[in-house]
Formats: sequence, structure tokens, C-alpha cells
Amino acid sequence: MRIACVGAGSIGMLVAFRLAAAGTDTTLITRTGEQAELLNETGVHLLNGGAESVVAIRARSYESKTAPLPDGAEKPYDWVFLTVKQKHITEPLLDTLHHLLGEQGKLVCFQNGIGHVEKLEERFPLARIYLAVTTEGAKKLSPSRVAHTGQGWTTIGHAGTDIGGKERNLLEKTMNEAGFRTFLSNQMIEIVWNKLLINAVINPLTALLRLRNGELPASEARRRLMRDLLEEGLAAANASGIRTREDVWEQLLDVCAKTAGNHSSMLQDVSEGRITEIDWINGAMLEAGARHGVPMPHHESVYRLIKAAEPAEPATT
Ligand code: KPL
Repeated sequence: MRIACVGAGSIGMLVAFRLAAAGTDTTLITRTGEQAELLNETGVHLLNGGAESVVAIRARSYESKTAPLPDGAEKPYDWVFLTVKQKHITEPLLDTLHHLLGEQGKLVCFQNGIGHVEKLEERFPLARIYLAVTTEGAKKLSPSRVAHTGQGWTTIGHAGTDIGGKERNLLEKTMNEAGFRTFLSNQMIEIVWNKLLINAVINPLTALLRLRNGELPASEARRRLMRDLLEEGLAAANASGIRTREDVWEQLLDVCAKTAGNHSSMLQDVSEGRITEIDWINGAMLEAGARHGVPMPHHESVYRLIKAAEPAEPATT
């Protein structure tokens, strides 16, 4: 099985490291030529607990002409893991995916939030699009080093009506052999929405209040805000026909506890002056709410505050 991971951020590097270490034919596709060159020279370094290990990796860049993408002379990949943030799903990236996937390859999307499947469907048949939700914790320390900050689980399934097939069983086995606790599901839309409900609470609040995830539920005033956001989110989800779990509040608290030491991805983006994923998280929920006449004043407020915290001239990473 040949796998390409497109996006050498924290999750992309973690997944590529573990797949390569387990002997899977893996290529890591970076945005910049500099990162690809560095990775080809030094390999990917993984910090786990106190230990650091390194694995050699084949890296290429989708922007640099110096490290060309597979062309007619090179076989396409069986699976392409898309591990970039939604804001990086641009036309040049879609062209790259087209090369990598060829006529048969399948795409697995690891993004937070919603909205990307509609964009990808304009270029690729839905039958070849899968979704992945992972709770693995990872932090990129440098262009070639990543830390594994928390063991989680990963669910993978088709983005539309489940089409089964033995390839996805092989993918599940490959992921498990690489050390990811992986399950297949044919309810990915519900699972993606469930994660969305959680991200739409933790991410903007931790970014605005500058808190680690574990600090968020520590006061009554913050818990009230969390509940208000969650309840509005649930109303938007249910109005959109999504079946939601009854224990989302408990799950939300559990995620805060299990990732207590983490700076959420939105807090990291805001701290480093980058554009955040708010449009694909709370922004997407606001759109869903507006379509069904669900009032969402708390989401509206956090959305506007995060937008105001974003840079006028975005940093590109
Ligand atoms: O997915 C996350 C994120 O930071 O984007 C959570 C679950 C909140 C963990 O930090």
C-alpha cells in the first residue's frame, strides 16, 4: 500500500512518521521546498515522553519546482491523507491531489470543521472521499520535529453513503499496525459534527481567554459560556438533520480533561498571528443555523471576536 500525507503540520508529521516506521511506503508532501529538503536530509523526528526517535522519509513539496510531484512516470498513491488545515485547500493543492490520486486513489480528509467535502467534490468523485476524525495529540516543534502529546483514537469512514470495500479494511489494519487505535465507521457525518460541536466551544473560548484546554471548565462563568455555545450548536445540528449524542456535554468536559495541557489549535493560531479555522468551525455552524432560522448569539459573538483578533495581513503558515 502506498500512502502520501499532504501537509507536514503536527498530525501530518505524526502520521507519516508512524506509517514509515511501521514499514508502509509513505511520502510526506510539504508546502515549501525548504521543508521537503530538510526532511529528506534529516528524516522526521518524533518526541514521545522523554525519548526522541527518527525515521527516514521521502518528502516532496507541492509549491517548489525543485522537488517535483509524481508525474506520468511515477505511480499514483492508493491513499492520500489530507492533513492540511482547511484554509490551505487551494487550487494549487487540488491540482497536486489530482496528480497524487490518479484515477483510482482515495482521499482521507483529517480537517477540523466542515465545508471542505463540498469543495473537494467539485474535483473528485464523492465515492473516493473519506473522512477521518482523530483525537491524537501532536505538536509541531520545528519543520522536522513533532511531539506526540496524547494517545487518542482515529475513526475513518466514507464521506457519503458507505461503500464498504476491502481496501478500507486494509487501511484500518495499516493504521493499527502503525500504532493508531483506528476504527471504521459508516456514520462519519455524525462523528464530524460531534467533533465540530466540541471544537466550536473549546477553540474560540481558549483562544479568546488565553487558556489551556484544561483550564476552561474551571470556573462557573466559563462553564456557562461553554453550555450556551454547546446548546446553540446542538440546536443548529438537530435543525440540519444531524443525530447528536446525548452525552456531548460530558464528552466536551472529557476532551478538556484529556487534553488539559494543550493549547488549542485556535489559541496557537491567534498567538502566532495566523488566520484561524473559525470560518470552518463556528462560521460553518452559523451558516447552518441561519439556513434553519436557529438564533445563535453566542456563536455570533465569538465568531466576530476571533475575526477581530486575526491579522489584517495573514502570516502564511
Ligand atoms: O481539536 C482540538 C484543537 O485544538 O483543534 C482540541 C480537541 C480542542 C484539542 O486541543
